[in-house]
Amino acid sequence: MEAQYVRRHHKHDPNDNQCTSFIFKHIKAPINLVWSLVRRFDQPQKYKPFISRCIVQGDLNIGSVREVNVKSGLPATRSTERLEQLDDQEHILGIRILGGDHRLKNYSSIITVHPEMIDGRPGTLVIESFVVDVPEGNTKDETCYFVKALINCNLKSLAEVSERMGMQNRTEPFNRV
Ligand code: A8S
Repeated sequence: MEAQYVRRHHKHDPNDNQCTSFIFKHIKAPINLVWSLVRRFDQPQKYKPFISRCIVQGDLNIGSVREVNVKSGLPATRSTERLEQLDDQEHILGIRILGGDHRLKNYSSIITVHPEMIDGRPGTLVIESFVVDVPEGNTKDETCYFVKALINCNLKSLAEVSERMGMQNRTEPFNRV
């Protein structure tokens, strides 16, 4: 099943000087909840732990551009990113990095979410894949390792935020009494 999702939605076409990979994350929260966080191209800071601020000019459409500010302590301060794909039926978000003061050139990523049962409850499988240039002076392995570490942090945080929101939803009716 997972291999099928990757084959269908996560097609990248890396050249010789690029690296590509994908990461899975199982989240104990329903797909609608997880997707409601993932789809907010204008509010990545809702779950991405390294982002302090995000501004999108105008309406949210395919082609919209966001200016993202990164928290201090990282090897970058800002990034300019374009929305390439937003599919609320198939749950696909695709972005592309246009610029910034970081080393990720020609970076594109695709994130998809899929329903699954976890411990008899509705859960979500998240898959994120990327392709990026290997910077001058680095190896493919180093580049992959760096990007995967950042994505792992993002997905871990996505799980925490979603699971917390899911728990609140579950207990809400009792709290109201
Ligand atoms: C994402 C994925 C990544 C973001 C990276 C890999 C980034 O925001 C950080 C550090 C960098 O050096 C590059 O979907 C950049 O957010 C945290 C500023 C782009």
